[in-house]
This record gives sequence, C-alpha cells and structure tokens, in this order.
Amino acid sequence: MLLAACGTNEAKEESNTEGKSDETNYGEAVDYTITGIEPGAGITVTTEKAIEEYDNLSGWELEQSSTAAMVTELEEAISSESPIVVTGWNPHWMFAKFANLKYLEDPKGIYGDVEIIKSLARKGLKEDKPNAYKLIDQFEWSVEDMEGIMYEASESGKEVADVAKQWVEDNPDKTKPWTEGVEDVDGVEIELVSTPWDSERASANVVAEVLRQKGFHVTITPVDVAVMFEAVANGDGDATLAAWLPATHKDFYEKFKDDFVDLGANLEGAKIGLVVPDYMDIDSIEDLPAK
Ligand code: PBE
Repeated sequence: MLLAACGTNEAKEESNTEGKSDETNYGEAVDYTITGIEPGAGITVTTEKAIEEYDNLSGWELEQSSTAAMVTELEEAISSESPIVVTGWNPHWMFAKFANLKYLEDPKGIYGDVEIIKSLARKGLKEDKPNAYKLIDQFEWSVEDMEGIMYEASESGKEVADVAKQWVEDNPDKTKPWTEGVEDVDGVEIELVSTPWDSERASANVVAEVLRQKGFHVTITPVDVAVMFEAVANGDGDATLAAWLPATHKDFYEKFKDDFVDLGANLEGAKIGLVVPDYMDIDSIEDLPAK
C-alpha cells in the first residue's frame, strides 16, 4: 500500500526484488477467485470466456453462487477495505449504494463496450396477438428509469413488482407512447419469459402492468437465460424483454436467432464487466496478478 502510493512501477519492482513488499498481491488476497453470481447468467458464461482469453487469469476461478451472495461478499469486503473482484453490471443499485466501485478495463473486449437490452418475440405473435406485440415493440425506457425502481426496492425492502406497479402509476407520460395504437382486449393471455434479476423483474413488471391496463392476462416466468431464449424460439413463451446484447447473451442469441423476432432495444447504455472497489490500485483486467 505504501509503495503503491509512490506511484511508479520502478519503485514497485525495486522493492519486490528486495524480498517481500508491503504491497498487497491482489491475486493471493482474493485466492485467485472472482466472486460471481448464478451459473445460469450470461455474465457467468462471459467471465468463463475472459478467464480463458486473458493469460494472466489462467488458473483463476469463478465462484458461482447467487447475486445476493455476491452482494453480501462485496459489502463485507468494502467494510474492511479488503480486495475483491466481482462480476458486476448496470443497471444495478450496487453502484448507487457502494459509491466507490469501478469497472476494470477490458482490453480484449470480452465484455463488450456498451450493452443494450432487447425485446424478442416468438414467431407468429404479431399475427396471433397484434396488440400485445405492438405494445411490447413500442416499450422502451432508460437506465435511470430501471435503476430507480431497483434502488427504491432495495432501499425500502419492497418487492420490485410492487415498486414497478407504482412507477407505472406515477409515469403515465412515459408509458403513453408504448400504448399508442394499441386497442383494449378482453383477457387475452400473454406470457413474458424473463430472468430472475431485479433489472428484469423491473422491466417485466412494468410492461405487465401496462399490458394489464389494456385488458391482457399476463404471466411472468423467470428462468435461466438459456431457457428464456429457448422458450421464445420454440414458442413456449410469447416474448422477453431481457436479452442483453451484443456481448452478455451472445452465445444464446446466435444459437436461436433464426427462430425469434428481434424487436430491437428497449434500453440503451447497460454494461457488464469485472468490478472492484476503487481502493484497489488497478485499472485493467490485465493488472490482476497471474497465479
Ligand atoms: N445480468 C443481469 C444478467 C442479465 C441481467 C447481467 C446479471 C446476465 O445474464 O448476466
């Protein structure tokens, strides 16, 4: 730490040749482990790819558990200023709650640059349920909208679904363009397939609420990313609002792309990557020490 404060590489190298330096080896400190989330997430697949592609990550492991466990570990590390490397993404409230987080640069571009979230519909939805199709196609909002719901839910302890419903009530100006030209229906069933993260709970519940106001009976089914793509491709689900591209869900998108209708972005400016607290004196994935 002291040496890092000197700020020059020469100083660091010199001291290292003198034996044990005071500087933390971040690899050792985190046991060459990236703290990840659910096995079924796109970011999990992408991080496995990063471990393969970056020579310095050879031998590193991705610990897979749950988003809640990852956030708890992050919170604990921050409270003791310990090093930690997590898989992180925006929109997420962690950036509002833990103000001192940063993405590590990704010179190989494994995590992409800026992500968009796309809506996908099953083939035939336009013909079968044209009003639902139209509304889903017209749905779009901002990172701030989504993050606002997520943050409020995490701070208040309320369900994301309830906060999302309230948001719809409070933001008629934002939802109005989604229903332009959409006629009321009488109890038409519609199934949105989604993923289990708060970001997707927010979008699915917001759109479900607006669909309900138009007379639809809406079901939201949260599943793993692979199952979500498969369900829209084989027609088991009507649509999803939760496809993160071009990087996060690349493999799934490529696999099924001939079998669904791509409705384009519903949100722009999302991001995924490796995230560390900014008291760690590194900037790039390539700065993580090799094992
Ligand atoms: N996420 C949040 C998901 C998509 C939404 C980035 C954790 C993932 O598939 O990685």
